[in-house]
Amino acid sequence: MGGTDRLADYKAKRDFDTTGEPSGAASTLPIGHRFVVQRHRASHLHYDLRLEAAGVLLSWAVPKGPTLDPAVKRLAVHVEDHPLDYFDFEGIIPAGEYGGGDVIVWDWGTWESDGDTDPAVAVERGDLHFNLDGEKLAGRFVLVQRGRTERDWLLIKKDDDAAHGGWNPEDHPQSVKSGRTNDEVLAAPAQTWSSSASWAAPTADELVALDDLSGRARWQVGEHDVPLSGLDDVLFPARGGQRPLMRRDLVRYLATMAPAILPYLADRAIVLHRFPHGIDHDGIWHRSALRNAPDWIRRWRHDDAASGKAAGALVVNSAAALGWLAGQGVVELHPWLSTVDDPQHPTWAMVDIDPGASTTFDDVLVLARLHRTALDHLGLEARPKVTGRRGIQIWIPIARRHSFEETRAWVESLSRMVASTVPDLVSWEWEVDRRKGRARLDYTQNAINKTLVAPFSPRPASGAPVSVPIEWDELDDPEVRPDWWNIDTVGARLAEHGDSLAPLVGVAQSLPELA
Ligand SMILES: [Mn+2]
Repeated sequence: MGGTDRLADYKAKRDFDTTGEPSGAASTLPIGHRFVVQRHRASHLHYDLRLEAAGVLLSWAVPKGPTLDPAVKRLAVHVEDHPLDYFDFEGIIPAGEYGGGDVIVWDWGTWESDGDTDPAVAVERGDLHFNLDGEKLAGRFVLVQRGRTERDWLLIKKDDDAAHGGWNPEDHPQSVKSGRTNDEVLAAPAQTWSSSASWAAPTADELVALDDLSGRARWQVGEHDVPLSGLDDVLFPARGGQRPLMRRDLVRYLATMAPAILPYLADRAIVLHRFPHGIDHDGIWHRSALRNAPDWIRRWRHDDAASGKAAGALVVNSAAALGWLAGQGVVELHPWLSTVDDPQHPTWAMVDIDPGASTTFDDVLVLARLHRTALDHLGLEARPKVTGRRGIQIWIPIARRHSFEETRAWVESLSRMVASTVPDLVSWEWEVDRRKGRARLDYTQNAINKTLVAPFSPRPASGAPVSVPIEWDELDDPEVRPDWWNIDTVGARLAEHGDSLAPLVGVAQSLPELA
């Protein structure tokens, strides 16, 4: 995946866009010794104290919150260890999920166990003495198992220089990550958490098990049982010297690529392009869920009077779900540009450079470079993505405050400015035969019912080419072709170069006025 330094930069930028008060402090905390306190309004308000140890977050839920007052003992309910990716989570846990409600990063910093005790041993013993160095909490604390039940502990501030009589956490309601309160995060969440989401790829053992399957079979991936059949059917005929690719190749590819693909699919309705009999036969578009989809794949019902449709779409949040879709012959994944919790506000604006019959790839590159110059000039982060067919798209991450009407109009203005410098290359005609073979800059894709192919989605062409985000300077690489990578080769590309688009996921940019 992309460089972590860049990610930190972009996170800082996102916070700035949302709050005007960037912190970015989490990125400077030494991994391994971090602590976080999240203020979590679920069915009951509580503060989650989490201490990083041995690759997990040791966690206690403190109903009244931690305090610097040494005279106060606070109940702290010991809960299950949490994954590290919870560390700086701030946003919404959807209603219906465990812990549904809103969460802010109330405090963070570093911690150490007193006297170098192994935290695991101390927790086992029910008596953990430690120091905190946070933005609100500091000094020595003790967590001690109270004994009524195993889960009930007490959190006590020791009397030291950081102690402060009468100190109340509710008097300090702002996030140290964004400067925002729970109410403000609830009004404009930057992230949505799904506790059922596991973006992990299948394990090596699970992939061996897939190789051994034949006929009608069930493949165990994580906690899910994936029904599969016809694994040796050819879906993609051979291209060049390559072997033909079978259904099992597609299952393996999509499941294995879960960590790279899911950032673009999670919490979005997806439109599926399915080729159950292989890509030499007509494909079928599915805007709504496949009827036989397992119960553990989330459905989302969009009741939009304007579209006249109220269909349940699939929302894909796991490697198992990707594997199941591949098993159904789903070749292309087209996510919505908005997420299901706020469908009217896209998180991406898109430029779609759609080549005409006489457009060369060099022409496409010229148009992409001109957009790059324009976006650079506007101070906007964006990345190009080769489509796996003939074109290039440009993905621009945006704050969830623009309507589709706004993004569509904005992209149209941008593309018309660009096209005015190369009028011979671009047509604005709707009908293909009136474009005289010229390219179209398709701003109309910025609509609630339109989608563009996901990064790392295969395309229905021989050899199974894949749509891949690239760096801007790769537009100058004479080797680059829009269908350069396929499902056999993109893994090596990802391992070597990372995903140039990944650091832009969730970056909340405002679209500036175009003069
Ligand atoms: Mn909680």
